[in-house]
This record gives sequence, structure tokens and C-alpha cells, in this order.
Amino acid sequence: MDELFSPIQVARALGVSESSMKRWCDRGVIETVRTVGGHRRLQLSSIIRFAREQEHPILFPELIGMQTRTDASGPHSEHHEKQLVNALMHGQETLARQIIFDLYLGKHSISEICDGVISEVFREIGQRWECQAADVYQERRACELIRRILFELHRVLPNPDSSWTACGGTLEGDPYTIPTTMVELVLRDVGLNAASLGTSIPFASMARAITSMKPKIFWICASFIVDEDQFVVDFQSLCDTAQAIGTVVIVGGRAFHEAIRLRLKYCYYCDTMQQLEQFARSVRQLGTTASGTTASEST
Ligand code: B12
Repeated sequence: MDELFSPIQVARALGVSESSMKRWCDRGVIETVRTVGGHRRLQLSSIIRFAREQEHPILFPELIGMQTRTDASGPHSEHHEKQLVNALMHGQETLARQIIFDLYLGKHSISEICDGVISEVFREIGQRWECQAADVYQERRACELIRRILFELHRVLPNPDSSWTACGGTLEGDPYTIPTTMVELVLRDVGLNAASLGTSIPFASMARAITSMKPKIFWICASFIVDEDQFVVDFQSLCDTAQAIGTVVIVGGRAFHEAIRLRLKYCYYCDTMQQLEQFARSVRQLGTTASGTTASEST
């Protein structure tokens, strides 16, 4: 993703004159780096950010190494989901990447893409697996592909605010990698310096991570809970550790159902990445407290 392009290459891809392009470079409208010899160069991530922010179409994406546009830049629809399911099922990584990037260029937020497209696509892949219309290797490969694409989206985001850290991961015994990768990306999009710790982390280790890293936000992705009674006890103890440090703990995921929420004394939870985005924005705005946010608080 970090390939460098000259202003003339980018000008051709965007369908503008070279002089306009150079002017935008010099005015800082598009982020530009200089070679040792002083020549202007543009990273693909800067070009994508510029096109999205300025709503400037990339007329000839193939000139900057992107695939020909799909029709995913308009409002997203079931059609895009079908296209993405097929691309992932058949291991067509370039096409899958292009669909996601086109949605992003079409001004869909990362959280919308996660909730409205990727989660739905995996629901479909899960159904196909269940009725044996998808092989195990196709499901596993789809997970690998989507994570690679989510990592690539990272690189088009501006540098995060290093004083706002966030970390988190999945519970011990929970192998689901996509949700924690998404949370990391959504929080990065809000400007937090978020880093996923990965999957299957024992509570004791989560507590040590909070104590040593002192993040503003710690997330727990709960797609699978091994023992719900033990979860309730351990979760409460983790929240006590976090509260003493001033860390907000946020939890979400398919296994975090209504009945278990009701058993927790105090916690913040979100059902979707869009709610998480709003929650993180308000945490940032308010400085430290998380009151008045869209995340639901169970007390
Ligand atoms: C991929 C997958 C796997 C892979 C995961 C690999 C990997 N690298 O991640 C593996 C192989 C591990 C797997 C294993 C199993 N799986 Co599975 N799996 C799936 C599948 C297809 C996709 C899951 C996924 O990642 N989705 C993408 C995520 C991002 O979407 P999401 O979970 O809906 O999350 C959204 C929200 O919940 C929320 N959210 C989630 N987490 C968080 C966290 C925070 C902090 C916040 C704010 C929000 C949030 O935001 C997300 C985006 O909107 C689902 C199908 C489905 N419906 O999702 C089945 C599915 C979950 N699996 C299922 C089953 C049965 C199993 C197995 C039991 C199979 C087996 N016999 O071994 C095991 C159990 C493993 C375990 N210990 O839980 C069933 C579960 C049925 C049920 N009633 O619970 C499903 C629904 C498939 C099906 N249709 O039958 N699975």
C-alpha cells in the first residue's frame, strides 16, 4: 500500500493537470513526501485520503495500481454484499479489497462498512458453512482475506493521537479474530492509538495489560464465552482494576447477550461498531468520563 507515485502519475489517475497536482502538493492539500533529490512523491494512502475527503473521483485507478472501479462507491446494497461474498468465497482478494475501498471512497464510514457489509457477509458465509454450501477452507480463507484488507485500511488513516491509547482483545477460549481487528480499526478512525492484543487472553493477563499500559479504553470482544458464571466474576474484578486507573472498559460481541448483561453490576457495552465509534468520540470529547454516550451502561 505504501508504493510511491509521481505527481504526473497521480494527475493522470485523477484526470487533472500536472500543474494542479503540483499546486495541491505544495499547498498541503494532498500529503506529499520528498525524495532525497527533492522530487515530490505521493503515497497511495494519501491519494485515497485526498480522493475521499475532496470527493474527487479516481478516474483511472489502474494507473496507481488499483483495480478498475467496482460500482461500490454509491450507497451500499445487497448487491455489494453478494459481490463481496462471492469474492471472499473464491479467494478473489483484489476484488474484495476493491469493493471495500470503493465503499470507503464513496464516503461510507469504516464502522458502517464493518456493521453493514462485512458482518452481514460473514453471516451469509456462516449460513453457507452450516448447510455445507461453503467448505471449511473457504470460510477460513475469507477470514484471512478480510483481516488483510482491514489492515490495509489502517494505512489510509491519519496518524493517531499518541496520548489516547486503547487496547483490548478476545476472552480466553474465544478464537474470533475479525471483531477485535475491527474494533482496533474503528478506534483508530476516531484518532485513538488503538492496538489489538489478539485473541484468547486470560482475564489475569488483561488486568496486567491495563495496569502496565494504562489505556483510556480497554475493549473486550466476546464472541464466545467459555463459562458465563466465571465471566461475571472475572469481568467485575477487571472493571475494578480498570476503574482505579481511569480506564473505560467496553464490551461487545455476539456472546454478550441480554441475560449476561443483566448480571453485571457496572459496564459499558455496544452492539455495533457504529455505536462504538460514537462512544469513543464522546469519550474523547469529554476527556475522561464516558457519561452521556450512546453506549449502554448497565448498572
Ligand atoms: C469465521 C467463523 C468462525 C471461525 C473464526 C476464525 C477467525 N479467524 O476469526 C472459527 C473457525 C474459529 C469458528 C469456529 C466455530 N464456529 Co463460527 N463462525 C464464523 C462466522 C462465519 C463469522 C464470525 C465473524 O467473525 N463474523 C464477523 C464479525 C465482525 O461479526 P459479528 O460477530 O456479527 O460482530 C458484530 C457485532 O456483534 C459487533 N461486535 C462484535 N464484537 C464486538 C466487540 C465490541 C467491543 C463491540 C463494540 C462490538 C462488537 O460488531 C460486529 C460488526 O457489526 C460466524 C457466522 C456469523 N454469523 O457471524 C460463525 C458462527 C458464529 N460459528 C458458529 C459455530 C457453530 C462455530 C463452531 C461451534 C463450529 C465447530 N463445530 O467447531 C466453532 C466454535 C468456536 C468457539 N470456540 O466459539 C455458529 C454459531 C451458532 C450459534 N448459535 O452460536 C455461527 C453463527 C455459524 C452458523 N451460522 O452456524 N467460527
